[in-house]
Amino acid sequence: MGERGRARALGLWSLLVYAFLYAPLAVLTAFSFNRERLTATWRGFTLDWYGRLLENTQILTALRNSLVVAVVATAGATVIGTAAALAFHRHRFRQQGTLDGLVTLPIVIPEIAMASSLLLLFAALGMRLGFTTVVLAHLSFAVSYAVVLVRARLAGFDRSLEEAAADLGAGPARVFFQVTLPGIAPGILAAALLVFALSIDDYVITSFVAGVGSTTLPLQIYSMVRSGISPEINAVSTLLLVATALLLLAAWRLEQGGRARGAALPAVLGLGILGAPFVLAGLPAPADRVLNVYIWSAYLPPETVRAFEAREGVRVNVDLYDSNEALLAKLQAGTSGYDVICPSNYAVEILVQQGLLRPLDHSLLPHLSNVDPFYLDRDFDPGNRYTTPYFAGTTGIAYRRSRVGDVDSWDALWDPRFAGRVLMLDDARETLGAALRRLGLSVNTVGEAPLRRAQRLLIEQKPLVKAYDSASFKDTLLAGDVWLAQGWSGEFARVIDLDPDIAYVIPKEGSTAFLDTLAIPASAPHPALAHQFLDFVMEAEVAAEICLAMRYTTPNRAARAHLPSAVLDNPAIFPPAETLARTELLRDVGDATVLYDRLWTEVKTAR
Ligand code: SPD
Repeated sequence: MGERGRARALGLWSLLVYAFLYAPLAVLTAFSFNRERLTATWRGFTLDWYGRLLENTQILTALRNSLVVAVVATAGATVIGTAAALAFHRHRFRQQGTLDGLVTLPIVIPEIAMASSLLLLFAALGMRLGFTTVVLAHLSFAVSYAVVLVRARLAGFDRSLEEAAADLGAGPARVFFQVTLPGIAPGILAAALLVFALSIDDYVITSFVAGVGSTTLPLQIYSMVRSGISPEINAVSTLLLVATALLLLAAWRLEQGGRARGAALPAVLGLGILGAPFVLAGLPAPADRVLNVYIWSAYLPPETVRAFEAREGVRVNVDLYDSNEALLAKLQAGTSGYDVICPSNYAVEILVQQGLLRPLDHSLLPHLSNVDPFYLDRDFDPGNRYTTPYFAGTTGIAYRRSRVGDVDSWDALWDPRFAGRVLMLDDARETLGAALRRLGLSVNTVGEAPLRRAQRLLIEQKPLVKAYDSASFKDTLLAGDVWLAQGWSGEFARVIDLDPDIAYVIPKEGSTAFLDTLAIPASAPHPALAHQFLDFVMEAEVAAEICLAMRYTTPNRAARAHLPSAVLDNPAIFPPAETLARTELLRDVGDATVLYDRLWTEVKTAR
């Protein structure tokens, strides 16, 4: 190949590399301008989704929280980082190498390790998760970046200027403010911009240490994604992407020794994009009374939240989770700040044993009488002392008929013909439960030997599995990325409505059923308002609206009069007795819980 050919091939190769790196971002940006809401098909240009952001108080509140955290973390990290950089530059400490390594270590420590260690530390100190813990966490990773950037600038700084100023009679403070600081200012500014961009962008660490009311923009985006990708998410992600790219560009220009003017434009644009929504829409009004709800994703329609807010004149913060274990971990870590939670029946048993639930005041729950007695006074909560029934449902398999034919057994999820087209829930009890039923055993088995056999089945299945996912299993199936998915009935009932090729079955070997409840944590800051919420969602019309939107089984008998026959006759939502007879409620397995978790972790980490 000649010189020219080689140059062309290299050019093409670089193009491919850049396309690989940036194609997803280009698609995201393009679809933020797509007129169509539901599909990834281009239907024409619109700015509507950007306009909608200005009406979305949850996004605006999250953006405001992100900015507050980023400003405080940036100020703190820049001051601390600059002071540390000056100290390292001017003095030789004993063990200098070790100290250098230690100060930069947080840059390379895996984020997840940093996140869990911070959470542990805050729990040990008895600190309530919220703004303070988020800011402290951001400071803990940001200081290292500031030290590195300011030190780089100091390395090129000519100290003879300081000596000259001192010789001319300037005191140490004057030398610092009039000579040193202007000299290293580009480095400090670069550090500030980088820290600001990292803070605005951080998800992993923030998700561990945020509490109620401190949801930042990345957490909000992720929580919205769990109810399906929408064009609003594409729009807000695009803004975040452009803003951080501009801030990083400004930081890079300063760091390269460029003049401040070259960095000013991207910095101002980046900050402007983040601040513009507040100029256009104003700051979200602070509410006097706030209710903090922690609930399963795809369980509480935004309209219900808005109706409660309007009726009571309060603001409701909603945070989402996708496993009982996530809920238990949050409550067991200490004062969670949540007022209302949604544990499944077996998690209720654990929470009651640990004294983490507040006894309910039934005189504040007049609409409890709307609930079907079948769902009341169950053995996991006799007399409904702690919980009200919210939703029931089943775990089963949804599948694409055109791809896999008819399915009636868990065997289909182990069929090598469907390699790479199978999705399983990311849930220890559910996956081991499916394997146990396939072996003809109870989903509440506690013996180590049978559990190990179930684990072997899951490991054997692993090469066929495209994803373990409890958050967006319905979207992955709907998009056609998998053909068979283990998942929960209500979300599958929703996709069946959108795509008649999809069907849902409770396998003939049997499966799990669940009864999810609403409860008030013992540490809830607003128990009276929490009771009002519990009662509100048991009103017949409200319960019907929730069932219609989310498609899980409502235990509310009075609500049924408000539901269309298409819902009442849908076997995925209200299964016939003979189907239900094949299901088993998950129970608290006591000490075997740890074994379930260990076996499931081993499955996920097995090669
Ligand atoms: N996305 C909501 C799913 C609700 C599932 N609830 C209970 C599961 C019990 N394993």
